[in-house]
Amino acid sequence: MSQITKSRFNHQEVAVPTSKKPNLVLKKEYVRHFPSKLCPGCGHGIVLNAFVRALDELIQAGLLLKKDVVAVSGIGCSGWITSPHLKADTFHATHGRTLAFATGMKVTNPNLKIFVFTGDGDGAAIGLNHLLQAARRNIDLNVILVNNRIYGMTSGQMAPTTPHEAKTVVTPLGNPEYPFDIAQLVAAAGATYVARWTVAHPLQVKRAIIEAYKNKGFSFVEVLTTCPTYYGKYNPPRKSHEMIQELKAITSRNDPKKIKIGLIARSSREEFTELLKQHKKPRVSD
Ligand SMILES: Cc1ncc(C[n+]2csc(CCOP(=O)(O)OP(=O)(O)O)c2C)c(N)n1
Ligand code: SF4
Ligand SMILES: [Mg+2]
Repeated sequence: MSQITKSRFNHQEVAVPTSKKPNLVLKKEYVRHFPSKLCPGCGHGIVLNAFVRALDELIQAGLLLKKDVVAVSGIGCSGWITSPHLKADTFHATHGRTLAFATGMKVTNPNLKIFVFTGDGDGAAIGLNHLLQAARRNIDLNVILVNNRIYGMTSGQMAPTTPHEAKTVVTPLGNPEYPFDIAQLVAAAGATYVARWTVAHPLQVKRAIIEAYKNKGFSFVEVLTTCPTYYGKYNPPRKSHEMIQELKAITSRNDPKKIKIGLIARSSREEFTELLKQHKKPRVSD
């Protein structure tokens, strides 16, 4: 079975085969480190699965070479999604600096196909400035922000994405603050492809990653996910499958009272490394 999509290179319709490979085959081809460091039931594993399937479909369609893939991730459990798991070139950046390192890599070698994995703490707190500046530049990076609404790795502190009244280790009476809508923020900063899904929608996450890759410019996919160990410890439901059901219940494509999922923004303008190439050329009058 295949779906018809547009190539990012020549804008012609090409067929992208939908992967029917069993998990074990994909694991052998793309996943290097098992058993995983992630807690049992952590939603980050679903994101890894969707990403690997997106990579495989792009590679099978001839739109991507594995040797060109670089996965950059930050500090946080979200950083483990690709480092150490992905069997490709990976770079584990310092906390909050994923976009700074990825920007440097892309400017130095625009042929690299860079996928950035950042957490809500890594990307929306300490690294927010880098994220917004990269979106403003419309640099051709594919960012997957994995939003479990908490700092997982450091035992469950509140993040700028923690819902109002949610309990965390530092807000035992409930969070007095209101969260960012990080996808809307990145869209407002100038990203040319922005989508939001959840780990209750793994096929849509995979498709969004493929769309993000095909967009020549800054692409951002927010994935709402689960941290049963810390978010679940303080906020019922506590079991991972119940948390996934909850993500389905609190999100909607068209109900304005729920968190919006689906395409958030799509536009078109000159990509940053292309702009840089033009700026290097001497002008006729020089
Ligand atoms: C400069 C710096 N400040 C703080 C930390 C501690 N730290 C490590 S991970 C983390 C938060 C991670 O949260 P998030 O990005 O949401 O990832 P998650 O673990 O939830 O997937 C923090 C504050 C650090 N490693 N470096
Ligand atoms: S602490 Fe939370 S985010 Fe980190 S691996 Fe465990 S369940 Fe996942
Ligand atoms: Mg987090």
